[in-house]
Amino acid sequence: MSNELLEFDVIAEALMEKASREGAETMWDRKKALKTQCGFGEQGICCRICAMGPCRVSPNPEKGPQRGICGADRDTIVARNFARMVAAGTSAHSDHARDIVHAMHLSSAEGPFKIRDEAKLRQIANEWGIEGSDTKETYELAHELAEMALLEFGKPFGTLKFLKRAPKVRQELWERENIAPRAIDQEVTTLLHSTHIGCASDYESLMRRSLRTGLSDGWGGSMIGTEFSDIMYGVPQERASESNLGVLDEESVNIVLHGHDPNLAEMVVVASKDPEMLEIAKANGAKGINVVGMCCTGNEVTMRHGIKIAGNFYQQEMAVITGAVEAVIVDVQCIFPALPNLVDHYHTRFISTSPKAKIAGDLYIEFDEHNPYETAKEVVKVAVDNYKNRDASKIEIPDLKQDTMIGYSVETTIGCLDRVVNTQVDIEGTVKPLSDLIWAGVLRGAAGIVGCNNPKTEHDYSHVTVMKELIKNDIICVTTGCAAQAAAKAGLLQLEAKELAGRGLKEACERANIPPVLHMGSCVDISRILDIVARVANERGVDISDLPVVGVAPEWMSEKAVAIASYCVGSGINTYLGIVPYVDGSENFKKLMTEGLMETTKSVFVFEKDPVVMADLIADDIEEKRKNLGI
Ligand code: SF4
Ligand code: MSK
Repeated sequence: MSNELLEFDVIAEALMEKASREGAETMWDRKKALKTQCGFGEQGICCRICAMGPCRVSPNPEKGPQRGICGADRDTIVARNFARMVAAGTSAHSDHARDIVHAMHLSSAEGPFKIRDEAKLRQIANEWGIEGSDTKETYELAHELAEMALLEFGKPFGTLKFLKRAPKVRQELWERENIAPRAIDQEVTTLLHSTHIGCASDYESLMRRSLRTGLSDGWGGSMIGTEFSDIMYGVPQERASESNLGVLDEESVNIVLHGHDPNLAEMVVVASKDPEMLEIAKANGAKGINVVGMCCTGNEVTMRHGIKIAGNFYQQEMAVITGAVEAVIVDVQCIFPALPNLVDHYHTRFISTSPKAKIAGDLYIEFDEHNPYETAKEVVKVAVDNYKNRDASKIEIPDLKQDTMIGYSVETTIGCLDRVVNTQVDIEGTVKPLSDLIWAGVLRGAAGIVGCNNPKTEHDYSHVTVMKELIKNDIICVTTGCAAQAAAKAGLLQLEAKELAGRGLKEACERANIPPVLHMGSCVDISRILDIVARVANERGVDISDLPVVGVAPEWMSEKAVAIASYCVGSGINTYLGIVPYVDGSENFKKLMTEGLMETTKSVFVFEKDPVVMADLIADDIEEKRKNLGI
């Protein structure tokens, strides 16, 4: 069964049965064992910020205590818990970005870290006002730009450089509302300070500070992560790939790259082609080395090399259960601590590589940024050596994969949409063709659909349902992270998926030769969505909040998603969440999120669990925006 437009991913059931036969445990077993999850935690009204606690307050004034020992009420406790999620999410994206910038600082003509996109290096250097950006020697300029970027994390004065990409009116709003983000580390630190016992208790102030920190992620850490990865590893171009666990190859050494950071993954891709490694693989009886991607490391390497996508967040265990994976190599974020136990049931080696994500029970091979290629070879060697330990009786690779188009960076998307109005592809073009399509009503609007899987909902179902409903209504979707992989597996990233689109979107897809859902990359690449939206707003002379665009996270689970939602709302984009964050315990805070923020940021959070209802709400939202624009 391959290359059909699937209604839904059917792999999990078969592999879960296999796991249970083989005594291996999965996330669903653990969820079941937890029974009912904590109602206080779910509503965000449990506080353990200081050692007088933990304090659980009651959601009902008639039925229990309304204040913790220090006097914090439900509004304060909920707002502080929310703020801490934003701070943690921002720290994760931004620290990832810092590693990319460090790698750029180590880059040289001799490599292995090299500058692959010199034009983008010079463009960003120009944008940031470096003198001689057009003439300086490449690596001299790269090092100067990297130092400037490192200051974005800790500079003592001023706001972030990329804020200038936003429309003037949005920049003024940020200044007026006192939410223009300063140095990234400062925003994270100061928000954590605000949530310390005895600091901020005003929930509105905590929300404002959360927005500012979130904005330091979107227009800071994430944007730096994306742009500097492009400079180092190349701007993604449209290309074909394949997705789902059927990309594992029974006759090859299978290496799963999982996590988020492209620094190691890029080197592993090169090392997997090293003749020495290939020779060992063949000597061990394998046909070759098959590197596949999982979660956002997977998105990074598929966007730039067409590396096949094994799956998204919920499939990290499924991949191991196939019995056909020689090594899972991880860097940071979204890695189950359960994996080392799971691999004990198979021959798979679980290799962690980052001191920031040392995982109990792993085989730890630390990524050495001064000798990155040596580390990559070492981990690949573990995998190829392991091929001979396979247990043939345990191998069961689902016969399921989809053709997938990927690589829609801002530059590539602009180039493709230029084809709708121009005969020649112009990768240096502008967003005018895109905004013309929206203004003419051929496309009603755009939705950025992002985020994880969450066992609170049937995996991939909400992602795929929302996307299908929206494209039917001529709303073009751009997607990142595990949502993008859900779309890939469901066939929505194939050119043929245009048949599921409304008339306008279908025609645009035909003329531009693109799918109706565009894969824009990993979680940090949501900054690409900010970038393109800002360009359209600038081109039309309006604010981002005026545009018929929305942010959507149907199945999110990570703190990073809370930071993302906060920067989307802070940027003027109504943001739809299919999982309600832990805020139900405070009507005031929830009302602020879903209504009150309209006054501050001109956009709000919307909570809706049903993906069909959510899609209807989004379509109405987009039509309302069009009416207000008079288009
Ligand atoms: Fe309890 Fe207040 Fe301490 Fe939180 S900060 S644990 S509410 S005493
Ligand atoms: S990997 S943050 S599960 S999208 Fe970026 Fe997927 Fe969510 Fe991690």
